Amino acid sequence: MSFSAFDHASMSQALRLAALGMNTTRPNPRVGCVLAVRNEVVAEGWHEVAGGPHAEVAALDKAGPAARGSTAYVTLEPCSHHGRTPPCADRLIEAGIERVVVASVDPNHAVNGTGLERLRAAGIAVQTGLLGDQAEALNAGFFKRMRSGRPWLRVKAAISLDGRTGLSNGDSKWITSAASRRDVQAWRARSCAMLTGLGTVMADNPSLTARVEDPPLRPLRVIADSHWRTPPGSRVLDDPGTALIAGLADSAIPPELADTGVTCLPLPGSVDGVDLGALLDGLGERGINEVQVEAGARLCGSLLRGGFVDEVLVYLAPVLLGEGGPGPFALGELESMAGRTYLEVIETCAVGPDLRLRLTPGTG
Ligand code: AOF
Ligand code: ZN
Repeated sequence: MSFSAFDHASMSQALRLAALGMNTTRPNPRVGCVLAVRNEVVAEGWHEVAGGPHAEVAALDKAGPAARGSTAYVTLEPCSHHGRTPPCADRLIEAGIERVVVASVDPNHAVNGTGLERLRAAGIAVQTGLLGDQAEALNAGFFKRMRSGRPWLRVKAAISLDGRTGLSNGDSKWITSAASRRDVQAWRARSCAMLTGLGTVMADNPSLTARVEDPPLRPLRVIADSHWRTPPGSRVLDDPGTALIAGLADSAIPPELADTGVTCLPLPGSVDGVDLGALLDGLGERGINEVQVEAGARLCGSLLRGGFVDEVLVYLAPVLLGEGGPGPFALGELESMAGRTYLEVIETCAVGPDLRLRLTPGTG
C-alpha cells in the first residue's frame, strides 16, 4: 500500500498536533488529526484532555461542512466505543469523509480494529501503518499498559563522569547543570506518575512535582515504602490526593500516616521489599501510562534486575566525584565480565554542559 508525499506530510503534522497533548491527555493517548480535501488542509485537531473531544471530533467541529469528501489523517485508529465520549468512527461517517489514513491501530481492547471495520463497512477507504512507529513511540506508555496492564517505566539518573550519583555522605546537589534539571522537569510533566523509595524521601525530601511554566496535571507521586515509614510531614505528602504509598500488606499502617489522606496500597512482598510487579500492576489499574523513576541505587537496581525498566534517561555531567559514592543501579559485585548488563543507546544529545543519553535495556 503506497502513500503520497502529501500523505506523509499530513501524518507528520497530525503527529505534531498529537504531541501538543503531551502533558494533558492522560490516561488517554496523545492523538492528532488533519482533514484535507484534494491535498488542501481544511482543519486540524488534537485530543487535549480526557473527557474532552477526541482529535477527530475537534477537527470535524472546526471543519463543519467543509469536511465532506475529505481524507482524515489520524495518528490512532478512530474509536468505535462509547467511552467518556461517543465513537469517532460514527462522526467521521456522518461527516461524509471519503478516506481515512491511520498511523497505528488502537491497542485498547474496546477498539482494536473495530473502528477500522466500522469505517470500511460504511464504504470509507481505510489505510493503516503510515508513520506507525512514531505514533506508537509517542504513546509508548498507553500502548504498554493496554497490552500488558503495566506502565512504561523510565528511570532517570544524574551521574558524574565517574559514574556516581552523589557522595558517600549523601550530598548530591548538584551534579548536573540547571539546564539538565530543567529538562528533567519536562520529562516529569509528561509522566502520569513519579516513583521513588523511602530512602530518597528521607535523604532528599523531594516534592516530585513537575515544575514547568504551564502547570500540567500533577503526576501521582508513588513511594515504595515497605513498612510505611514515610514521615507525614514529607514534601511528597504536601498534596496527599496525588500521592500513593506502596507498602507490605503484612506490615501495619501507622494511623498518623493514614490520617494524611494519602492512598495506601498494601502489596505482597518479601524482606527485599514490595513485589515490584504487583506495584506496577496496581499502577496500571489506576490508568498510569508512563512512570518516571527518580530513586536510589537499590530500587533502581531491583527494577532493572527484575526486567521492569523500559527506558533509562541519563544526564552525564563532566565532573568527577571521587570514590565512595553510589552509582545509579545497585547490581551487586560482579565476579566476571560475563555478568555485565548491556544497555542500548537510542539517543544522545547535549543539554547545557551535560550529555543526555536515552537507553533501553538490551541483550548485548
Ligand atoms: C480516538 N481519538 O483522540 C483518542 C482516542 O473515554 P474516552 O471517550 O475519552 O475514550 C478513551 C479511549 O479512546 C482511549 O482509551 C483510546 O482507546 C481512545 N482514544 N481515540 O479515536 C482520540 N484520544
Ligand atoms: Zn475517538
